[in-house]
Amino acid sequence: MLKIAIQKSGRLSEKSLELIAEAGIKVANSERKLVAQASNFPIEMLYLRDDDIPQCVNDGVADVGFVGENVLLETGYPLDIVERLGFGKCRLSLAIPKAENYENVKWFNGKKIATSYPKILQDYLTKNGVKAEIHQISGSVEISTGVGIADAIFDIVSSGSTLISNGLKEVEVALQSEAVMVGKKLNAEKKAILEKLLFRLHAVQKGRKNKYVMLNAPTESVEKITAVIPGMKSPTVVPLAQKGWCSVHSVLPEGQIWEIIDQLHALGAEGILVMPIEKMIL
Ligand code: PRT
Ligand code: ZN
Repeated sequence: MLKIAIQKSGRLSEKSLELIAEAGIKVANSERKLVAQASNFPIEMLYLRDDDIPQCVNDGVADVGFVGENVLLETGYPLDIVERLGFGKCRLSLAIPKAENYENVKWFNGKKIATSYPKILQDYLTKNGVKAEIHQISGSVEISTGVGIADAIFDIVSSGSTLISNGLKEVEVALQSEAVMVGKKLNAEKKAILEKLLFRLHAVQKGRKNKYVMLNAPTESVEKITAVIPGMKSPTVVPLAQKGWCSVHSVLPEGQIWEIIDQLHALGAEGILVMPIEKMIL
């Protein structure tokens, strides 16, 4: 049995459960109590506060955990990042009142900075040779400058709208973070289950990063078209009932789809269909 800790409720919980579900794992207990066992895979889910996940994995209460890299680094436990999960993306940044003149990080010398991430902030300041006072608070960091508690803040930023609505500007990014799977050394039985889980997660994640593309093209342009779309091995080319035309199928990376479609269009492709891929095993 492999024990997996995920956030009970919060920004990471839904995406964590979604990933487990897409790996074909059915977790019977939908009420999300503290512990729930999967009915078709040897895993047990533990639902915890995100801040507690690194310690639980470190103490062996859970074998692996899904947690923000920011939380992992702040708690400082010596865990391995087994897998980057591709969701919960954010950054930890320094922000100051927008009217301030800012040239470089030396601005923070002698200043008071409010944060819930004192360890990551201290490491960043030390690395940059800045001496500032760190004021640790547990929530609503973004209002600290407005109410006069601090000169600046160090907090999680995603869209940046919270900073803007509090009259702040982001001036330094100390860390880019996303949800990661953390773990420690496992025994052979647990390791085998984890390998099986990772095999499935990779298939889901590869599927998310790629699209299945189908198009029709005049036979004479097929050679040029297949040069633009390499595919997993090489594209599938099938003749259409209409003479002189083919259907070309391939798998393309999500990030390049529009660029490639423009090229395909220019080469005479028609009826281009782009479809999501649920799972992809190479
Ligand atoms: O209850 P529990 O302790 O489990 O949860 P929590 O309240 O401590 O954490 P939660 O659910 O808010 O966040 C969990 C994790 O999600 C964080 O540790 C990050 O790894 C990740 N994450 C991704 C974020 C954000 N994006 C984010 N935007 N965590 C917090 N925010 C906050 C940010 O602090 C800001 O105040 O959202 C606000 C809005 O951000 P903007 O820039 O989009 O306006
Ligand atoms: Zn938390």
